[in-house]
Amino acid sequence: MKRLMIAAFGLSVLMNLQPLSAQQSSTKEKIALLHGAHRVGKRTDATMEKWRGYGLGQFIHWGLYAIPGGAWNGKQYNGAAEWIRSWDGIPKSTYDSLNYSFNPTAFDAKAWAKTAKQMGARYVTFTTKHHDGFCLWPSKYTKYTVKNSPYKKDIVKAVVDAYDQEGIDVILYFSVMDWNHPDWRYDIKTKEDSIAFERFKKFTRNQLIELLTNYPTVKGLWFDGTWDKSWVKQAAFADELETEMRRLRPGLIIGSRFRADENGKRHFDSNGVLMGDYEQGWERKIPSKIEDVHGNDWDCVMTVPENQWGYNAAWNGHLKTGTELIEMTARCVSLGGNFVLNFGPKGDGAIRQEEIKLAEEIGDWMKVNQEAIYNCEYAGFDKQDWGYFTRKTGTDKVYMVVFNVPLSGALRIKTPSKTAIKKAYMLADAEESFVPEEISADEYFLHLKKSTNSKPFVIVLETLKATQDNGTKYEKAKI
Ligand code: FHN
Repeated sequence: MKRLMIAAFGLSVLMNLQPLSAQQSSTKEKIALLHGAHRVGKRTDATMEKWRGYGLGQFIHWGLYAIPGGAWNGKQYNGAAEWIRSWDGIPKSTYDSLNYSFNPTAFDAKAWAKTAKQMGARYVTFTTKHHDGFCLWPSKYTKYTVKNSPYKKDIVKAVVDAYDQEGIDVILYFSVMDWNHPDWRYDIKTKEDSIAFERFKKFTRNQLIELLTNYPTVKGLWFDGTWDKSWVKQAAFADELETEMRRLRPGLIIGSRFRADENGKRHFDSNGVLMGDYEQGWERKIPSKIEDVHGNDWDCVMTVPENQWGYNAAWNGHLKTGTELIEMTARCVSLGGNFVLNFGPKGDGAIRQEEIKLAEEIGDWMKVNQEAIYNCEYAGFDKQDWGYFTRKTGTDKVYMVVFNVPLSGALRIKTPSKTAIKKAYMLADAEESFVPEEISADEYFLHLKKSTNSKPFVIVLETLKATQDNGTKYEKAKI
């Protein structure tokens, strides 16, 4: 079987027609791997095509940590609120007992899904279990679940049903690291560790199969807490488990955080090939240029403050504005990725007002401009200072998402060679059109009529293939 996989890998290297990543195309001899990437290049099936076209998503971090909300006995902790159990001075057993107070009376999955829909999110990633180990579904494999809280009901089911209802795809977040489980280890140093971790692996497998069985409509799993040595050493086990999960749910989407290869390489295997269906390393950062993503699928997950995922009552530091988040969305899509904005509902289950407001602001913009975000890809045009180009996937329709209008009111466009601009008009009002001024070879200005837009706006370029470029008209500088 493994030999087959190596052969299939070799064959896919030879046959793959997608642009290969910088690492992949290197002439370095390939290392034979038993537990490396299963594929070179992007997945081309319909589920993944849909994922690629989402554009905008929502992340939800919710669990017991939302109850203290970043403070313990009146003391505010600076780190990420969902990590509070691990901070010095927090008694672990007192934290673990928070399940006895988990009774989120304002929890309304339908209201969450409506907020996401209104924002324009096309998928949600929801924390079934974060590092503290508390399960928001009634897992058969541990007592540390919502079933043994005053709330009792299955929260994962409520979320999956509500988002399904709104037509928003669901991805389940799952932390492999589990602070509550007696068999979890950071590393395996002794025989006892090894015995305990074997039990933990079975537990993890059981929980994942349980999630996929209980919630068959989910589109993927979003793994976290996979960086510790104990898990990194489980290349064979994790590889088999991934295969088992994919067999159970064909089309399942799994990012690059799940497993390491036999040399301990994460995200990219020892040959530099992405492990998983998309790159999951873009957390709170966005690539600057197309080369940074090496031809892979990717998404960026982003917090509103610098680094708070779970509810923190005292957000501080810079809080991203609606316009900044819209710009991040456009930037991600312009580089072929999705943008996923995190929400951290309060302990009672309500979404905080600041997040509702941001969702409204983003949603208002998306209502007018979503065409430039959904089912779009990297446009192949040179980046310009006024904003971002996106392209309706596989078409000649290009969008200019404009954030910074130059004082001159002239927006520069450099087209790829042999590309003519057939039409240019405002997305919000096709009547407002532009006649591009050709200023040089494959270079144009679009002159804005008014420069008083207070919000980012979108201009549509309908392009067509020209038989020759216009370079011959212009004399090159003799330098
Ligand atoms: O430690 C977690 C963190 O709390 C949060 O869940 C983020 C989301 O991407 N993931 C981990 C850090 O990478």
